[in-house]
Amino acid sequence: MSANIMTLTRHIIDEQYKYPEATGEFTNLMNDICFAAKRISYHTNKAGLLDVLGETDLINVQGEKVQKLDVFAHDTMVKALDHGGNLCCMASEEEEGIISIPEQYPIGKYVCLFDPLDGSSNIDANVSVGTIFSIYKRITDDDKPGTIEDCLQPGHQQVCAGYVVYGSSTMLVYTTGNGVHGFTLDPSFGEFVLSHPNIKIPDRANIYSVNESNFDYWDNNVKNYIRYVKATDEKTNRPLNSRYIGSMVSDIHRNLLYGGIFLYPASSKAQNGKLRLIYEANPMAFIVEQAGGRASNGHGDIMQIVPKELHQRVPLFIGSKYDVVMVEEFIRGERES
Ligand code: AHM
Ligand code: MG
Repeated sequence: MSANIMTLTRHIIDEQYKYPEATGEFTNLMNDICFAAKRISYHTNKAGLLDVLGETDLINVQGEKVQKLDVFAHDTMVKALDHGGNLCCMASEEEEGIISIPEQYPIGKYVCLFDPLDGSSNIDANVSVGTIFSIYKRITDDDKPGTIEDCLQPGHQQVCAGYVVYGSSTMLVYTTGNGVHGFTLDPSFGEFVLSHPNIKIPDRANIYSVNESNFDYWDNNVKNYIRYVKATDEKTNRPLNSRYIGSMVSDIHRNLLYGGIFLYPASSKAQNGKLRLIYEANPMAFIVEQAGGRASNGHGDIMQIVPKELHQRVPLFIGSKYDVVMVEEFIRGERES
């Protein structure tokens, strides 16, 4: 292999060498996530051929119909992560309670929280979907199984966050707090290869991404902000361009590269918005902030919120820093245009 090729595995090991006290547990955990991502990627690409499209009869804890590929992605993550001795427990958007490590396997010092297949309502239409993961160090006693307390840590305590986008190619983007790095899966030899080192989000948005059919249900301050980004003004680069896939991972991934703001505000239909704090908002917040952007619930930093329950939802404003700060000003009523 050419010495210039930086694989994800090598990148993670290089990171490990920076910490002499590291035991390799984190490296092993990332390798397990990487394996799960490849397996989900393979099945996502084969979805039309393998009879995994379409809905099952199950309803998930959010009251939505579970897609077959959701079940597959959830099971793949759980089975890839449950036996390595790196985790004390995990939690998934697709399961109501915490997921314990089976008794026959050793307990580790990390916790992994994940959304196995984000954007799953798009699967049948062949639109990009993604996996989101978030890793913390456990805070309860080392020698016992992990508890819900380990899962309900504020986002600023994450030691790693990442997402995989199953798009025109499969990409894994992650941060451990030392910048954001993107790897593209090379299908010819099945390795994630560094393609986007040290990703930085442009300070100012070119794009706004929001489900505007909810306009009537937002409060006035949010409506004013959306009116503002749509108004024409050459000096401030308006109107911003509108792009909304409805797959958060893909929407935020695009905005990270091109500069943009993604919004899922509270509404009179959904008091806390739609997105989940620990599975979706916190990991994306860690990544976007590491890339130089900002993530807010409209009033302050998403990662300062102490979660009260696993499936808690939160309004989300995330992306280019200048624009997230501005939407906070609109939400506080400090400006109307
Ligand atoms: P999911 O995890 O059940 O797929 O739901 C989350 C998805 C996000 O990817 C996306 O941004 C949002 O739901 C879209 O919601 P809406 O259809 O209300 O715009
Ligand atoms: Mg999701």
